[in-house]
Amino acid sequence: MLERTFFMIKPDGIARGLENEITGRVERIGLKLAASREINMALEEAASLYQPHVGKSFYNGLIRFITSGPVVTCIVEGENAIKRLRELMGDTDPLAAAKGTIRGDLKEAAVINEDGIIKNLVHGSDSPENAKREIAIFF
Ligand code: IDP
Ligand code: MG
Repeated sequence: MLERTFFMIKPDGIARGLENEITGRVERIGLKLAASREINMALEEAASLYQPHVGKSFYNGLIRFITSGPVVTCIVEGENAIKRLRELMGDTDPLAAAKGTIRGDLKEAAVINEDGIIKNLVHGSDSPENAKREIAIFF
């Protein structure tokens, strides 16, 4: 099924200059960047994106992290884009992420920031419902 999903390079990826490395990997598996924009995420946008995580121990730190520097927001399009992009990203914990994945291959030596947040370079929607919801926040 042809799908659109929300993809984002997080502040740690931008700070390390990995934009082209990361978008190149997305394109190499045959997915298309239908839109791409660098922004400084507003607090309201961050709260909306991470609404499903409200109440979790890492929520406040996650909001601080995602608003700590520029991010690149994207719409990614292609056959089964949601699942294929999540597979390309790898496990949430970069130390558990497989070789060949963005999180596994490009992780830093220290994957936890000063707030206890896992720095894992990228975000991708986890379901068709969230893809629709997340795209609408930023595009
Ligand atoms: P995902 O990005 O792989 O979909 P989610 O569970 O949706 O993972 O969590 C959103 C983000 O919050 C993660 O990418 C990571 O940056 C951070 N995070 C998730 N779980 C933890 C945790 O247990 N401790 C610290 N940070 C976490
Ligand atoms: Mg998620």
